[in-house]
Amino acid sequence: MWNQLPEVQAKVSEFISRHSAVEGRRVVLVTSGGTTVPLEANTVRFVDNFSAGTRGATSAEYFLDAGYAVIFLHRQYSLQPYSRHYSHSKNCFLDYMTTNGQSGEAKLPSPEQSPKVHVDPEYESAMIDVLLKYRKAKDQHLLLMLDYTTVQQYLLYLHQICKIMGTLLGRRGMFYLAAAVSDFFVPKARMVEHKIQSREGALTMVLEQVPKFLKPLVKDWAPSGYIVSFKLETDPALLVPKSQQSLDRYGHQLVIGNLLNTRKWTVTFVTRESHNNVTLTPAEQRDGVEIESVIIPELVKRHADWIGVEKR
Ligand code: PAZ
Repeated sequence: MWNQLPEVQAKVSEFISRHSAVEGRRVVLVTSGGTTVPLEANTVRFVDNFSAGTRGATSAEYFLDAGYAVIFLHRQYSLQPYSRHYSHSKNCFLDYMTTNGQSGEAKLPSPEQSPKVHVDPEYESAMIDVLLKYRKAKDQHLLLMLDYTTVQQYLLYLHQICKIMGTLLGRRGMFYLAAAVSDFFVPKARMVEHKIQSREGALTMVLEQVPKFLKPLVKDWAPSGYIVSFKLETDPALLVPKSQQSLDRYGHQLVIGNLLNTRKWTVTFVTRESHNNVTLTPAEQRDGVEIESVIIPELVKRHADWIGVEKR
């Protein structure tokens, strides 16, 4: 973890320097996926946090569409922008291919026929859209991918990235914290070295509280940044009060509240002044509209206002 830090710092510094030099370019840090909490130093077992990475990966694409440069700090092997359209789904990526250029290949060619690989025409037009966007992001160096696994690694990288962004970008930096970060962990000093053995029966462990990182982020690491945190709840009655509590405690700009079972089609924007729901209509849900296509343009507007306040 520590030995990868210089490489992460170098990549982030290079990325931020490049984009801070472009007039008007805004940069967003998107965090995505769930952190793990290792129970052993040689980790066989760990506690995981719920998140497939859909929110983060989808949001990153809409930020890129809006002209942002994106640092995508994600859990290793969770969903990623662009490839998410073809991974983790019920299809294997090979289901998008044919050897004869026609959909629904009926006859398997023999290797002697030297078959070629083609994209199945059924998927071609959707794939071209995704491919062009992916290539643009790559060619123009607009997307920096960094991965983490443990909560310790996540916090270490988050700290470094925020400090660099805070220093070089000021108000042009946005922080979109969608990762599901563990609230509890096992400190190194109390972690056993080897695999915990089951012969002693039931396992009792005390987990310590993970330090609250939003406070230093808002106060010290990136005090001029536009900071959006997510709040996941399962009890609807807690969503708004807990989001407001978070704003009161940490003093950032916005909390986006969501419930586990409805998070794909409804979220709540909570500020110190107000809270309002953003919900996809049943028709939009049927048509496969992604709620991030509504969330991100709204954030882009709010971020522009935030930058505008400094200029006035
Ligand atoms: O990655 P996903 O789409 O499956 O889930 C997204 C989410 C629910 C983890 C995210 O929207 C979120 O609420 N993140 C913050 C979780 C928390 O309260 O720590």
